[in-house]
Amino acid sequence: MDIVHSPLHRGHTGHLELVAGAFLPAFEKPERADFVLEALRRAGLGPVRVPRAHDLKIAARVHDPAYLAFLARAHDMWLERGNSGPALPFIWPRPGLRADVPPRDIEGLLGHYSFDGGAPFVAGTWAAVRAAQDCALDAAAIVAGGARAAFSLARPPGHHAGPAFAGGYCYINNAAVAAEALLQAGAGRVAILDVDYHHGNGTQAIFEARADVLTVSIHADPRDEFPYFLGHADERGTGAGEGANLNLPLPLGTEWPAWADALATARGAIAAFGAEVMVVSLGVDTYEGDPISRFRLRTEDFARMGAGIAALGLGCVFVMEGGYAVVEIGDNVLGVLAGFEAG
Ligand code: SP5
Ligand code: ZN
Repeated sequence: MDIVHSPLHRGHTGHLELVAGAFLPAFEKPERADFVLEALRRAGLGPVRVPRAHDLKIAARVHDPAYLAFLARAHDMWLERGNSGPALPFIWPRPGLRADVPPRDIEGLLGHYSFDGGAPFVAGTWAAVRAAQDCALDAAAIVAGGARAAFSLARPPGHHAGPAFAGGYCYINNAAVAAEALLQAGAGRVAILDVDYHHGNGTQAIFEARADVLTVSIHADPRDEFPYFLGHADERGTGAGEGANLNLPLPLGTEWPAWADALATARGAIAAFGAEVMVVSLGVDTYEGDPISRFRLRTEDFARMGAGIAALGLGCVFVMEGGYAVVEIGDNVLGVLAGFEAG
């Protein structure tokens, strides 16, 4: 299958992350994409294409345009204020504080437009974010054009980014952009299947009130794991989107048999919804060796995952999300994509 990839992701680097009380080099780093690309090339999975530059029209259908303008300006505003280093939020308007008056100062704006400290801005962040949405849009166009599948191999990831917030390493929700592009290209109903270890809270927030996109997420129970404050089984969509969101939280330590049962449930929901095409938020942080996660999938399980997704018989846009075991990330992603092609 075609792989869409831009080297601009490399500029999003050099920042730290707060882990267990200490600032450590961020887990979400350029080597992740390098190892995936190398594994896919070695296996000859398909041609690697550089995306064309798109505008933000589709992104503005899933994100607040003021939020996109903030993403574009955040790092410059940080420097103009006299700060240096990564722009990182440190205060958030939790209930009891006012969220209705946007701050003018960048230090306040960072908190206004984020839900955690996991999405800092460095000089190359915006170019990487733009290129990631371009990869997702080109991958969607390839599938809309009749291909069975395409893979957007980009970073930063997207599934934690909501209508007007960054967080969890995410800025623009690339999977949501791909789904919106498929709708614009003529699909009536699109399903997003999120197999990342973490709940896709941003994707859920974007589509929860919409009937045209089914969102399904298989993830660690949010009582035990990030993002903690969304992703429970009783969240089924709101208003016109009632019934078009499905969360399948699983316990810490989950291994393939229980994960496969959840995938079967997800398949049933996607088929019942009548999806014409799908987007997979492809995180491989369910891997047993992942440094920040607590599921126990093994490398050979990822090919089973790909075959299980292929069993739906739908065109599929794969969009890269998490996965932090850098040495094994390539084989794990390759497993899903090759398993899909063989399935
Ligand atoms: C796209 C994606 O996978 N984002 C995940 C963001 C998770 N950020 C919080 C990580 C908390 C890690 N705690 C790790 C303890 C390791 N000893
Ligand atoms: Zn994740």
